[in-house]
Amino acid sequence: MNERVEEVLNEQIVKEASSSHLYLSMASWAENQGYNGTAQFLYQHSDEERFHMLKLIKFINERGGVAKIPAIEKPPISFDSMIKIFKSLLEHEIVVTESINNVVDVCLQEKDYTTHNFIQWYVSEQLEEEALARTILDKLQLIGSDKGGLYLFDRDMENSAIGADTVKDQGQ
Ligand code: OFO
Repeated sequence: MNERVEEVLNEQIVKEASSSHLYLSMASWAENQGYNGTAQFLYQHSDEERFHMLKLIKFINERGGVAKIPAIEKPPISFDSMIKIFKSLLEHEIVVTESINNVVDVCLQEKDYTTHNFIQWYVSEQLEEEALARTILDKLQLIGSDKGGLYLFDRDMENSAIGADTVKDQGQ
């Protein structure tokens, strides 16, 4: 496998693992605050990021490279408010998108069209994740500190997490 491509893919493993860890910490905080629907959504999101990491590990190894399992920095334990969680989640996703774009750049520079093709899945995934984070943030900005609104928001998050689980169970 091309060395530069292997290096940026390994850097991407760190980003996916850190995302998974950060969302796990957010989920745990939300659960402790009584926002069980949001917690469920974030636990699921954390699992998805772990899957993104695994997909990279397998791809690197299958192509003759060596995937490096990284040490992960400790994420924050406390997040102050729901709005802060989703602001930080969106900022984090924007950084990840930049990093995916960098992988695309390196693939083109190194003429590694197979990896370029593989990484397109992540390009679409980032688009979806950023759009979802923005939608959630818009809702939270409308709700402000209204407790009833936050209660309904959390219930919506629970329904969307259950919906996503059902789709997964059906193998879609
Ligand atoms: Fe891995 O999709 Fe977001 O970070």
